[in-house]
Amino acid sequence: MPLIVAFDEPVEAELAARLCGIVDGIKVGLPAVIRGGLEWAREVSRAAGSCEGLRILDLKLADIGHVMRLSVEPFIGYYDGFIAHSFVGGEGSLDELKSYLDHHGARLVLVASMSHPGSRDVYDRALDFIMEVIERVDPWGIVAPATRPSIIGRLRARFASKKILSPGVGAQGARPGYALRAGADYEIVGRAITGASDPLAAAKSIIEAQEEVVRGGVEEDG
Ligand code: BMP
Repeated sequence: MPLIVAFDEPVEAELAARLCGIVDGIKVGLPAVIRGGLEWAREVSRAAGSCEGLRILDLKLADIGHVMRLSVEPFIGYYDGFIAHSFVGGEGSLDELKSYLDHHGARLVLVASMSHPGSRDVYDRALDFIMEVIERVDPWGIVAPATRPSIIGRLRARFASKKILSPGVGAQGARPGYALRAGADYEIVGRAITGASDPLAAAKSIIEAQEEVVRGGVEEDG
């Protein structure tokens, strides 16, 4: 099932290999890189490389193009996808990052809205503008909140072929499967898996819950 596990702390790199074949990918976050260091992030990438899963680096970039290129450069060849905020716009910023990643065969993922309630203050109000940026920059994927499936629905209606990655399942309260049902391609889960005493068992049980909702076994809305 389409599950991506978020590593926001420097967990044992081997966990990435043990999750191979169970989940569809891993996402390594900024706090994990700060604490674990560049070599740890590369080791995780090598461990995850033993299967076909996605390896996404989530530095939540939001800067001028030059600085974003400098930020991702040490990870090129180790990660397949890189997450940036969309509100910075295209010219001089995301356009440059997109060309750089294209040149290196890596994918860009843009945040369209976020899972925390405060995301309604700006991101959701600006969604039409955000969608224009996404249209222009043409990323491979979009981040949209599992906590607000209606936002996923709007993005899916506008971007039929882009991958939608949805965080907010588990620790933030969204239940597995509902973001997929609203149009997401992947659900992102961090603490509910990495903080579990048995992360593999936790991942498997989330996948079972996803399957049940997607099959239509659970009617009520998430
Ligand atoms: P958790 O399941 O532990 O709440 O982790 C969620 C993960 O998704 C974190 O890595 C976080 O940075 C990321 N994320 C999020 O929670 N909301 C967003 O809107 C965008 C994110 O990337």
